[in-house]
Amino acid sequence: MELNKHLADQGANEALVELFSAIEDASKIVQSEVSRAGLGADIYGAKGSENIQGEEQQKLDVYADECFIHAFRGSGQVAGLASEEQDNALQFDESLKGEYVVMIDPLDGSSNIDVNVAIGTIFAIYRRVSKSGETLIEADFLQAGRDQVAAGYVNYSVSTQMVLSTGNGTHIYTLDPESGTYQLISENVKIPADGKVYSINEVNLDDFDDNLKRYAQHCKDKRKEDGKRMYTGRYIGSLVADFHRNLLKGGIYVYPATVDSPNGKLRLLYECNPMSFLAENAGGKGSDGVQNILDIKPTELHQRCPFYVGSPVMMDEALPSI
Ligand code: AHM
Ligand code: MG
Repeated sequence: MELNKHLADQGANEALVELFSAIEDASKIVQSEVSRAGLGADIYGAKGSENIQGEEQQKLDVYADECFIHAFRGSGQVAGLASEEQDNALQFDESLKGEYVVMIDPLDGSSNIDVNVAIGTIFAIYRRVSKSGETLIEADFLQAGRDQVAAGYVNYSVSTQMVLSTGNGTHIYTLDPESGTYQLISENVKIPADGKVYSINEVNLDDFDDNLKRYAQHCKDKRKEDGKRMYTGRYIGSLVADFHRNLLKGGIYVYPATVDSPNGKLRLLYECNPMSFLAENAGGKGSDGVQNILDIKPTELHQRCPFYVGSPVMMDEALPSI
């Protein structure tokens, strides 16, 4: 079943279905560009600029950002957008009547672009709180994750897949290169309760708090009844790819506060919130180590937070006090 038909079956209104058409269109352009990387096209490498967070922008980061902005602006359904690659929130004057605002990381896993490893687009969709036709306000963008209307990601990998939720389960669609349509392949995916995979950048081990050090050791020590190890370590360095594998196999992904990133590295609005929404809709959990990610009231557009997400049993073992 095609994505737009499935969305409508799930009760999405026409405006939301159209908004998703914009995501489909932009993701197909990005996918096509990603697939040509290395073919002599000048796609790899740094753009020579930095985003507001002081991170070097890659050419594909900027290309993907432009594609999605163009698609959302043209859809008429989106009044404004906040992007990892934009200093400030954008307002689309031509679609001020749009009912939605979008938060987006247009190309996540930038460090993996040049080495042909999976990368992704992550997005969160909210209904605006300001009145239709009026100028957007800060509160439109600083909504708690719990208020997401929909969230998802596109995983540009062996195949291109979109994973999304409109609050009614988490579903997976594969881009059929022949028809150019996303086809439903898994409805209502459930993350295994106790997973197999522990995903964390262990170079930061010395920076972990005592509880996380304990949990990291626990993952190494825990054995099944037959004496074999319970867990295995897998860390790609693209949140989309690490999350996607853990969603299917069961697992936990952690990016804690570190010396280099004292508030964690990942951004609440367009990385942690959408992933937590997808996890919850698949029976998993997301936390900053203190509270449910979806309950955090954001104070800044590019706010960072420590991030734990994954299978419920592993999350409970990692964070026994919450
Ligand atoms: P990005 O949005 O600049 O690509 O950064 C986010 C990425 C995540 O996809 C990934 O999980 C993490 O950064 C990897 O960071 P590190 O290399 O510090 O482990
Ligand atoms: Mg990112």
